[in-house]
Amino acid sequence: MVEWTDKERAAISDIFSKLDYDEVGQKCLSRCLIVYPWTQRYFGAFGNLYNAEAIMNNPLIAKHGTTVLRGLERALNNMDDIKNTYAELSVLHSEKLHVDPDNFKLLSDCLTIVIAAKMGTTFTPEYQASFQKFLSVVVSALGKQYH
Ligand code: ZNH
Repeated sequence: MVEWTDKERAAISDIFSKLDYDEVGQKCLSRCLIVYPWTQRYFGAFGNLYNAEAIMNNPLIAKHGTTVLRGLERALNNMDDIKNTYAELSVLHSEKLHVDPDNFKLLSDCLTIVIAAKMGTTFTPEYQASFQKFLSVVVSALGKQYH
């Protein structure tokens, strides 16, 4: 089981409490689709992804960014059982959506970059370490049902 220190819990809660889900969700998902263009293959039904500007202005991408962050909130609310919390989502991504699990890491790195840019110096190295740990547990849980 993953252990969390009080400081790690406090840092992660603080980051989420300041998070604008719509803005950060849209920014991190579109960043992922732009810098790792192969991740676009899963969003064929989302309309125009023709170039960076189209991706950043695509309302379905924006909405899905919010959905992903709401999904992350479930991990925040179940810090001591992230693996089971994501069992169903992991099956969905593997068996139905066929998302390559390497992409979870790519998206989580984009999220860290967007949050770091927004929080500036308040995103201290300690915060960053706590948040990276949180995301790596999420990525591992989402990848659990792939076999
Ligand atoms: Zn995902 C979906 C979350 C990543 C792709 N997602 C989804 C959902 C959620 C999520 C919550 C919804 C579900 C239902 O409906 O039930 N994701 C998530 C998270 C993450 C993710 C948390 C991490 C962090 N995804 C991802 C990636 C990708 C994806 C990386 C690729 C690239 N998803 C997806 C898709 C879908 C989803 C495609 C479906 C959409 C629609 O709408 O159709």
